[in-house]
Amino acid sequence: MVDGLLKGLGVSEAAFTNGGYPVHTPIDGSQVASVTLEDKAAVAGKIDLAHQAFLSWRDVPAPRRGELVRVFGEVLRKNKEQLGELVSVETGKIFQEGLGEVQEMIDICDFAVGLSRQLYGLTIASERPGHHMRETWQPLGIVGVISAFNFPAAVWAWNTSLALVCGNAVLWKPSEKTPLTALACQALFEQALKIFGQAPEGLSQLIIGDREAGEVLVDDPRIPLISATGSTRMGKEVGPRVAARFGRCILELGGNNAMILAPSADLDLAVRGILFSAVGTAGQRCTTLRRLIVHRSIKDEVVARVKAAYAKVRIGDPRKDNLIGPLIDKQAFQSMQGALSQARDEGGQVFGGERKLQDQYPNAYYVSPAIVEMPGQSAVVRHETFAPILYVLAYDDFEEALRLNNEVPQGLSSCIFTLDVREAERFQSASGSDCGIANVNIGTSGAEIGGAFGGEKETGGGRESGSDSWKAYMRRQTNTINYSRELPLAQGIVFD
Ligand code: UN1
Repeated sequence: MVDGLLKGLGVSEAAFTNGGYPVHTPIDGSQVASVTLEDKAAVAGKIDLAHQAFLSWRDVPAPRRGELVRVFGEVLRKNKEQLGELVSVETGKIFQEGLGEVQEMIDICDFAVGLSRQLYGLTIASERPGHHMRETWQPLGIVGVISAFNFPAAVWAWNTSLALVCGNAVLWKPSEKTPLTALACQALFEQALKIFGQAPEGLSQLIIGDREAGEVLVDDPRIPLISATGSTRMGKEVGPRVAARFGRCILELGGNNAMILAPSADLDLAVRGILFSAVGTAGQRCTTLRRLIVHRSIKDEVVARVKAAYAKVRIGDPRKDNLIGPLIDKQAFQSMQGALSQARDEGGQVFGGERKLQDQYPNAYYVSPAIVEMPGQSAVVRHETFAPILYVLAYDDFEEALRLNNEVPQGLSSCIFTLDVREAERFQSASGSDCGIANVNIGTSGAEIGGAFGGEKETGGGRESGSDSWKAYMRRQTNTINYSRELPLAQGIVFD
């Protein structure tokens, strides 16, 4: 299922056959390849090489570094269809979303190329005569990227394109569930390196490994920045370990994203927004809509419309004309079923959420998306289950809706559908949504790369991708320059 794709993308056959670690596709659960997991010594060797690469890359002018990223974007454009299909086969997301993921990579490359001529610092007024101050941004070192299965390519690209223009080297440990997409990304990056010429060896390397390999990255003081995407549980381990050696983290962890649906809302728009956000990627985006906080006066109508839309959604092979592919694996299915049964225990009324296509695919886990009407924001609702479950909560007044939006441990994405400007503005105000993303009349998922991406509380506080996220990938330096013939001290101190 993947051999032709991988070869077409430039991956050598040896890299995906003969290894000891099997790779399965969630489409039918069959084994499609095998890879070799790298041990600790191999990872340590890659860190050495990356460090050497950094020492020369940091002195390459930033616009020239941008040229490498520009070429990589071109290579991605040429390979969009094939890489998109591979993403679809390996993660189970539908082909359209696989293409979207590659487009997201292309977009961030374009963004980073522009950025390579705009790593702007500041000039600062000095309090001393004959002095001036400035703030400059310098390359940081090796950036360790740990990524999750659900965005097996784009999240790496967000980090790598920025890290490279900022003058850093990159070491990438993808999820063990998606090593093939990673091999393909690496092969495409190597094509770009050949066209670019003259980049140091080991500038951006891939580590196919398990938890141990990740731990080597997390603990090595030569890696000043770890950018980790995954569960809150993973972040709770990684964050303190990196902090213990005074490294820094960009954490992009769990979300529990809500939509407030107000009585004035354009319901046609809202139902479409709910469908894409709650059901897209089979509920396996960190931005997936998980909670619908709907005004009691329109709740029954909305639930009926969403149920009708859910009933029509096509479930099946993600490469064909379907809207929902399989869950990533059996464990994901079990955790979904566990959450649904807990929801029932907590007073929820469950619609959907059954296993589908079991006869055709006994080893794959297709499900119908679930809508669960809950009496309140109970424990199961406050927990992120990485599956297509939409909890519905009713509200009576707007303050209560805002409170519900914020009263969960996570703080990634949120949105409101309303035509009332007061509600919309309040939602995005200091006392509104407490999330990193707060949208109006748009769902919670599917953010553009131009904005900073990430969230608060248990989401980890990191920001990746657009806006000034690049600053996290650089070392900030404050410079004071004396061009006078005196040596005045700051704060007026006399020291004679
Ligand atoms: C993720 O699920 O980890 O906003 C990233 C979105 C995508 C990125 C999701 N652009 O849904």
